Parts: sequence; structure tokens; C-alpha cells
Amino acid sequence: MKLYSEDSSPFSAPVRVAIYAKGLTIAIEPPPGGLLSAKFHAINPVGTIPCLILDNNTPLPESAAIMEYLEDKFPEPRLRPAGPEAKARVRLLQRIGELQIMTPLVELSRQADPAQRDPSASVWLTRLVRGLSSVQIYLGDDQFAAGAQLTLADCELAPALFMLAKIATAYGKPELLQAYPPIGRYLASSSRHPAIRRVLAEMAPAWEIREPA
Ligand SMILES: N[C@@H](CCC(=O)N[C@@H](CS)C(=O)NCC(=O)O)C(=O)O
Repeated sequence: MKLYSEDSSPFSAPVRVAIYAKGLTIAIEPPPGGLLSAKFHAINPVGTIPCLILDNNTPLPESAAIMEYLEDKFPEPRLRPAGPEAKARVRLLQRIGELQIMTPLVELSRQADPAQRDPSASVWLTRLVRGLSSVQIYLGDDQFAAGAQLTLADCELAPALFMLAKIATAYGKPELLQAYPPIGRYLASSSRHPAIRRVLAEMAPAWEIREPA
């Protein structure tokens, strides 16, 4: 099994958190020939990273699908709690993280230079603010998003939220995070986990993210 990923890739970061947290020995490599190359598209017709190459050589793209697969294939240590309600909460936070926080941040990062900004930026900013408002409702005093244990929700949320400061500054809103105290608390507590800490350190050079103290 092999994961095509890049340190700078926001959508790859959650999968790497899951791999490190589970202690899996999966080779992690950049896409052969580069992300946009014909060579990589011949391997993965969807063309995106992360992409897991299964043992039967099937490419599995899409970060959420990869994390579900890894959870099914290597259930211990669990990153998805038992019980339908607990599972639903993790899925909910994962979805908010991917669709309402990570995706807007990636779209906004493409337009970080004000000279290259188009009207879609304000739509993505609105979606981001809705995502932040939504996620903070669910964050309590626990170390992680859905309780005392690391879950797939944290794999998604922690890397996304650490990108926030960089993007917010580019959009003239460096204080954005301060408007969400539960999110600030969550960032500090979740980043104590070694798997999250490792991935944030990998992302830091590309995103100029200040690593947590
Ligand atoms: N929904 C996908 C998004 C993946 C994605 O857009 N990845 C970026 C890199 S972070 C990519 O491969 N971009 C190249 C492209 O879209 O052609 C996922 O969660 O895996």
C-alpha cells in the first residue's frame, strides 16, 4: 500500500494524521511526474492527492474515502467511535471540517494575492465563517473534537484550522481566530497529539504556519 501525498497538500494532511496515529507502515510519496502530470493521471484518473494505492493496485482518491478505508482495514487504534450517535458526531465534524473549512481555505489560498481575487472570494469567506461558527458549537472542554480520544474529526479539523491564521492574514483578518475562543482552545489541545504535531510540522514550511508551542 502506498499513499501519494505532498507535505503542502491540505487535503492529504488528514490522511497522514490517520496513518501516523494508527502507526501504519504505508509508504508516502509525491505523485510520480508531479500532481498535474500525465504519468500521475494514468495511475489515478481522478488526478488528485491524496491517493492511496491499494495492495491490488487500485487507486483510491478522496481523503474521506481513504480514511474510511483505513479505519475499516486497520480498526485499531480506533479513530471512529463505537455507537451510532458517537459515529454521527464524528462524521458531522469531519464533514464540516472538509466542506465548510478546508475547502473554503483552499479556494481562498488560490486567491491570496489581492490582485488575483475574484468575486467568489467573498462567497468562500462567508462559507468559512459559517463553518467556524458551526464547528465551535460542538467543541467542548475535551482535548479532542469528539471527546477524550483522537478521531477522524480531528484528522480533518486540526490541519484545516491551523491553515486559518495564514489565510486570514492574507485577507486582512488576522484576528479571525480570536473571534472563536473554543476553536483556539481546541487547536492548543489537539496539537499536543504527536500525529497532529507531526503533520503540522510537515505543512509548516509551505504554509508558513507557526508551530504550536
Ligand atoms: N476532495 C478531494 C480534494 C483533493 C484535492 O483537491 N487535492 C488537491 C491537492 S491538496 C489536488 O490534487 N489538486 C489538483 C487538481 O485538482 O487537479 C479530497 O478530499 O481528497
